[in-house]
Amino acid sequence: MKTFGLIGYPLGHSFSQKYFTEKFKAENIEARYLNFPIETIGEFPSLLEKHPYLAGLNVTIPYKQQVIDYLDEIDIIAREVGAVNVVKIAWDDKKPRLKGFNSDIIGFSRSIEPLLRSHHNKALILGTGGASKAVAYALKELGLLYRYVSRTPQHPSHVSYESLNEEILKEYTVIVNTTPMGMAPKTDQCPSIPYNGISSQHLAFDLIYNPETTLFMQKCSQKGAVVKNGLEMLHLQAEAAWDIWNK
Ligand code: SKM
Repeated sequence: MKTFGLIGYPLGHSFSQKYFTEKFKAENIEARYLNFPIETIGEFPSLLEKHPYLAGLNVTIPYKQQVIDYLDEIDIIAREVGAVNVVKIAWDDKKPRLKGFNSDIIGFSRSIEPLLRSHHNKALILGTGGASKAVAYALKELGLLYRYVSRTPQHPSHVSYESLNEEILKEYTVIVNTTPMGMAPKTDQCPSIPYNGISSQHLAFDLIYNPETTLFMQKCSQKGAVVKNGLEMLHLQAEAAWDIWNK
C-alpha cells in the first residue's frame, strides 16, 4: 500500500487526511494518508528514516519555505516562488530522493479566477509566509498588481498593518488572507485591518477553510464584500499534488 502524508505544525485543523482517505475509498485506490505533526523541520530527516516507504508529502504551515533546504531537487516554478507544498519521494535502497513542487499556485488561481471582475486589479496579500508566495505568483499570472501587508515589513513596498488605511483599501479591492489568524482552534482572531474601508467592491479571499466562515470573512461580508474561503483551493491543490505524485 502506498503511503502519503502531511507535515506541518500543528495539524489539528487540517482536512487533507480526510480528503485523501475519502478519495482513496471512492476511487478504489490502495493507499493511505497520514498526518506527521513535526514540531521543528529538523525532525524531517528522522521522519523519513522512520518511514522508508513514503511516496509523497504535502507540506503546510510553517514549513513551506524551510523544507527547501532538505530537497534534492526543486521544480523551476516552486524555486521561483520560494515555497514548496508537495514533495515527491523516490527511494533508492532506503535512501530518499526528494523533489519539491508547488500546487498552491494552481489551487489558488483556479479558485479565485471565477470571482474576479474588471475592477479587481490590485490586491493586498495579508502575510508573507510560504502560502503568500504562491498567492503572489498566481495573482501576477492573473494580471493583478499586489502589495504585501506585514507585521514587520521587510521591504519598502510592503505595508504595515498600522499604516493600512481606508484610502489604500479603496484602491486595493482584492484582499487575500494568507495568515493563520482565525484558523481553528483560534477562531476568534482576525487580521487587524480597517474593516470600515471594505465595501461591496471588495473580494475577500481567506486561505483558511476551518472554520468554514472566518471572522475575517464575516467582517468583510458585513461590509458587502464578496467572500470566499480556502476549501476549494485545498481540494484543487490536493488533486494537483496527486497528479504530481503519480506522474
Ligand atoms: O498547501 C496546502 C497543503 O498541501 C495542505 C493543507 C492542509 O492540509 O491544510 C493546506 C495547504 O497548506
